[in-house]
Amino acid sequence: PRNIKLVNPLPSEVLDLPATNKHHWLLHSEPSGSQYWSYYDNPPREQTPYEKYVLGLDPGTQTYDTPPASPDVAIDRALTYFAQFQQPNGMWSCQYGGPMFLIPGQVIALYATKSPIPKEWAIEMTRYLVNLAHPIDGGWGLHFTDKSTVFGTVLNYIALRILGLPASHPVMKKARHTMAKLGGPLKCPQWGKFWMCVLNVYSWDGMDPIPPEFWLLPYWLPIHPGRWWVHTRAVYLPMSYCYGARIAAPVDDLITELRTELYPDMVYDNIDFAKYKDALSSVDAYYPPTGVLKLANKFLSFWETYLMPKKLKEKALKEVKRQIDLEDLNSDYLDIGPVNNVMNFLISYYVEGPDSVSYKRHYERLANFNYMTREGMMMTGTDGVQVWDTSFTIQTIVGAGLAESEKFGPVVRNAYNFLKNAQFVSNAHPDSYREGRLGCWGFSTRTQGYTVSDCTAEALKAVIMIQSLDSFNKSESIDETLLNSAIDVLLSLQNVGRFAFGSFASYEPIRATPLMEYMNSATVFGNIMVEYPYVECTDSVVIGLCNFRRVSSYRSDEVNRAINNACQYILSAQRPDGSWVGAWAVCFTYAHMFATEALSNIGRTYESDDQVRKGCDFLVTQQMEDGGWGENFRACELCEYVPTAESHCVQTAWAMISLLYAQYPDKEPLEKAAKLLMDKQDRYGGWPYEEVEGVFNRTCTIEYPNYKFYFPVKALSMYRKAWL
Ligand code: LAN
Repeated sequence: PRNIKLVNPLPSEVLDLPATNKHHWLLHSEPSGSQYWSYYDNPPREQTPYEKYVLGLDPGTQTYDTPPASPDVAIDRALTYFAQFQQPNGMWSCQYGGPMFLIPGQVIALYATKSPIPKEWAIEMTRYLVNLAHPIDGGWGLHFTDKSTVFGTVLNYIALRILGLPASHPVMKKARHTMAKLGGPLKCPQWGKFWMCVLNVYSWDGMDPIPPEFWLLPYWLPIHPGRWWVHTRAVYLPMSYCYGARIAAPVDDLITELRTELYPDMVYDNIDFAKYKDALSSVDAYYPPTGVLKLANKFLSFWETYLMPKKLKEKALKEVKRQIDLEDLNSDYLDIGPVNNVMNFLISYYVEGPDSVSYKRHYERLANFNYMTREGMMMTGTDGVQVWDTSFTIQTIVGAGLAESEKFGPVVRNAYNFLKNAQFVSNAHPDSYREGRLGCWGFSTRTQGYTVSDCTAEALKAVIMIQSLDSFNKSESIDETLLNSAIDVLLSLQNVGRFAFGSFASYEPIRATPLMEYMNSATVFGNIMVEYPYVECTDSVVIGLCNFRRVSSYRSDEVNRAINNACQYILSAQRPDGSWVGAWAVCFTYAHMFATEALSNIGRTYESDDQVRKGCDFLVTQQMEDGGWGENFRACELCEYVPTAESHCVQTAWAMISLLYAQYPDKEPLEKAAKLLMDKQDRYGGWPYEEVEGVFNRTCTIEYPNYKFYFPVKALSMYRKAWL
């Protein structure tokens, strides 16, 4: 397996590529949670332990020579270490990497808008991409543990050229070879072709239609983009603008060179791009285009060429731009994520120009996605994991009974303040196809502003845990109406349709049929067109609501009904072998952890409930020789349990937490697992990076580096409470 984190020395060091001085990078975090790294010739302060840690330097914190003698000691060491990583604003920061299609988007957008690329970014992004190239064939994949694909290789090749690596560099030669072997840029999936069109190294004539006119359809039609999954909607919105307006950078020397490097056997001007509309390499085809999509594309191409009135197109572009502006305004130009962030930036330049407020604010916002690490500068999958990580950390410390201790009390209070600052205090603009957000939380920051069902629920649980502490000063409570508003939104997010009754999706209730998946044209992801019922999200909402009803009787009948219906869904989602499949991390152990916690909240445990028992039995049969659990990410693609050769701390912790919530009656498997976690604790009090923890859209891995701090602590503290 590829495990970039353990490569030493890094390929960029072997190749002697330029690097910046790691000691000169500082991380800034604002009260809302927004964060960015800056490089200083003369740093104005010392680096914090976290900055040093994430840059691969010695954090300078205490070390221990012997393994912990008890769970108590392990917990204290881990929390002492992790507490020093807390940011001044109360949150934890996170190197949230994995997707390998983000940097190229930003770099191409910067180039196409003639915007300056800070020199330190260029040096460090180059290092990152070189360090993450496939060790054997020198290509790149969809994500950092993937095989090489056309999508990854073409885009990252282009990015490196823009960043300044010459075509004659050995890294580039090797990449070109792999690119050609995989089928070359003509076989790139849609999202790659899109960026090539913007850079003018592929023609819009070779693109299947991405019609902006979709936005003019009546909303009652199931294909209206307002009904798609938020991320898909947010990405296809600016994509359709660029397609409709045929935005393409003016040809210059670099573009001319790229045109020959990308198509070594062809003359660029002679390529009949229209012939390559649906050319696709098989390595990129997780979800190949369906017959329905192909037919729709034929029809749309015909319509566009012969039938569409020009006026209609203008009207559509106007509406699309209006929606883009609303997205920018709802999030102060941050946008939902790193993909549409750079697309909206590009459009601000082409439509409003480099002197506009929109362009300038967008340019500043790019930094919120760029993250410095040991391997170089990467882009994060969101603008961070602030709310999510902070919620679980609070839950862990309070759950361990340490929230009122002298050592961790202040940490928890500061974290609570962060959650207060990250709670949404306004709704999004009513025209922007958004759900309510007042009182809710997102995954990252208040600025980003997208309610996520489970993020709201987990933050709610954390807040309630703190507000229920004896020592809590009631005058600091969150305003009751604001918390109630979060409940209103949560209740409104529950799915009512027959297909997923009682469940919760990620950001919104399901707004259109899963048949829409036939129109998925990205090919590299599965399940992206609409919202789906997610068992983890449903579990978290049950957990959040159960915590809420212990302290409040607000809308109690509806809350009870929502909990019951959600639990029915959770039980119905269990497979005959007792397992639950996860969607947002790897994979079964993750889903089990949330499911058993949810069910334990309504009194269903190993002794009292057949289904919980079956679930535990399934997990226990997966326990490995050494007492741990280990699942490979392939499990997410295949929806089958795929064990790894060695166990991993994070999954071991998840499985332990499941068994402990279920009150599993036998101590032995838990004792073995606890011992393993204690043995694996490192000399600083943390746990090693072993394998990528997270996933999205079935195919793309993404890391959650903080999972390996708080989940082992949570597992050990629950174990201690139950058995010692
Ligand atoms: C995330 C990260 C968090 C995740 C959980 C909260 C864990 C989950 O329970 C609900 C879904 C959510 C919020 C989620 C959705 C998809 C995201 C935003 C991501 C996996 C992080 C990155 C990903 C985003 C789509 C990446 C950009 C790529 C595109 C295909 C647009």
